Amino acid sequence: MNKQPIGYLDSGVGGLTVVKEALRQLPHEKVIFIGDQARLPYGPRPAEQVIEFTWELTHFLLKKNIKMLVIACNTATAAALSVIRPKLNIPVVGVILPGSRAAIKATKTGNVGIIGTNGTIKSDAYARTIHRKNQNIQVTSVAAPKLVSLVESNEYQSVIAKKVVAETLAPYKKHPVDTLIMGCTHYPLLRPIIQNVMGDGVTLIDSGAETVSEVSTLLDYFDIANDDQNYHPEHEFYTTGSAQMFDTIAGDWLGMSQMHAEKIDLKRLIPQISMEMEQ
Ligand code: I24
Ligand code: DGL
Repeated sequence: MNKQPIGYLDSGVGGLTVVKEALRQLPHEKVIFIGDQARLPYGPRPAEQVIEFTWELTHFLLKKNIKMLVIACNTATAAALSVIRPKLNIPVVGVILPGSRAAIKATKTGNVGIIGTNGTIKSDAYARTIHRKNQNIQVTSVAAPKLVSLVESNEYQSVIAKKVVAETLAPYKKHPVDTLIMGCTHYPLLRPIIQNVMGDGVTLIDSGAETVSEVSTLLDYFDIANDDQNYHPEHEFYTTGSAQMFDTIAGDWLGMSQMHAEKIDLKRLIPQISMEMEQ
């Protein structure tokens, strides 16, 4: 019975789509989440910078004695997973391999689509991951940064949303797919609209939900799961931005009225800056 927490990091609040799955699938595993609200979005940032920021969030979580690290952000996974994983002595899980695996399993035509931020699509991480497993699959990647803005401007249920989603996904009319990976934390909120635009014949893959299934498998593989059914963990949430805004969004999304995130000063996150301040 290992009661150490599992650490989840994200560029902001989108990673809470992964956390929601974690709370549903693994209710007896303690969650520690940190979102880098102050520096979001990661999507348009150069990979080098995303790696640097992801390291900072990782160090914060390591100090919390986590037993596993989940990079709950597609852009951060694309840029930083391969750099961070070999340096840690705990299992590190990203969101890209689980989503890719589910797509390989689901496709019948061998035509798979992937949508994500500019950073994720530019890295080609999904296509490379899929082709490492199966070279016969045709991958059509489309950058969909506007869908992130739709969610963040609270317009994901609006009439505009339908129009923007249809425009963004237009390339799939020319290159039909039977499976589409939602390769960004925000897209599950647009799921009904994406499904409507793509048609009922297309299977949508939620990378975050697949990732939590993988976390569950790995907990058992490494024999570090907590199966004590009487353990009702008190999850911890941290943000580099406004705790009040985090509480509003996270409380609503996770259905937790008593959400009290703690604001982490970037100075605490970045050792170099605090050293300069002390001098
Ligand atoms: N959803 C996300 N990010 C936001 C948002 C949102 N604002 C409204 N909603 N803002 O991500 C990010 C930028 N902000 C953060 C706060 O500080 C200033 C900058 C998706 C979250 C998915 C769990 C829409 C919204 C909401 C409540 C629940 C869900 C949701 F208001 F999508
Ligand atoms: N969390 C990011 C992702 O999944 C989306 C938001 C951002 O660009 O920071 O790619």
